[in-house]
Amino acid sequence: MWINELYNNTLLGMKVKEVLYKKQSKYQLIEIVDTYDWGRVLMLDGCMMTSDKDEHFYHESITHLVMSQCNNAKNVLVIGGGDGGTLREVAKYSQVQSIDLVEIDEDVINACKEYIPQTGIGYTDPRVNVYAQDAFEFLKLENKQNYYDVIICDGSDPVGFAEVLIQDNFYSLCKQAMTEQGIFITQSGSPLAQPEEHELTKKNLAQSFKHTKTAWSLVPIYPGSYWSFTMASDNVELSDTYKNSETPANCKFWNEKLLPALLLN
Ligand code: SPD
Repeated sequence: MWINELYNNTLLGMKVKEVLYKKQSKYQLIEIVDTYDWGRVLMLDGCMMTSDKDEHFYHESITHLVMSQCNNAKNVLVIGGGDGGTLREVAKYSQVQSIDLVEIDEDVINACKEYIPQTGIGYTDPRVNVYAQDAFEFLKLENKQNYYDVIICDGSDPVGFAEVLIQDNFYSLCKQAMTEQGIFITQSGSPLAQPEEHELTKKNLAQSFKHTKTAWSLVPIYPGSYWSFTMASDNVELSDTYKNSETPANCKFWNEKLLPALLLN
């Protein structure tokens, strides 16, 4: 048996050892399989989300790029990120006091905790608070206004119910929930395989925030393999200067010297 992601006219397939979990949730088809070459793989609606073998490129990049621009991030919000990999990376900073995760699909959370321990371990940090709800509603909560030093949008591709994650009203709500020195980061697709989504994400962010900066990284199981992340802030100039007093331990890909090499424009 194989699992495949068909993206436009390109097919990526992996031979499956065992199907561990399969459920049509209220929002999407969730599949977790064990594969011969990539370890455990999470797919949502036929789209590859993480594999044990390459998830560190994605999770270390989305987290440490934005954390490199802060000098003291106390409160961090992860939007999406139900597999737990981003939580695991944020938890590497002792300066962080609370890590909120708002993920719309509770089934993704529970399945990843049970079947993908490599990323699901992120949920075990005592600073993590999980909110299985819609991010739009969560961001409007009174006690979350002007609160987050960092918001990490670890969502799916901006199609279907995730399309709203690149729209102006979503960015406005994120801005309201951020402190004055707050910084936002989102995955911004593949410049190679998804040039329209990539450019649109950057354009919308540039309309909503004063400063933006895109970085590249790699995620071999995603369309194009060449991936991107875009940071945005109103009051922090985003640059190749490493501003954080802490450097994260036990990274497989990220190190401080990568920062200037990954930043694009
Ligand atoms: N084409 C897949 C894009 C998925 C981005 N999010 C992945 C979630 C990993 N935590």
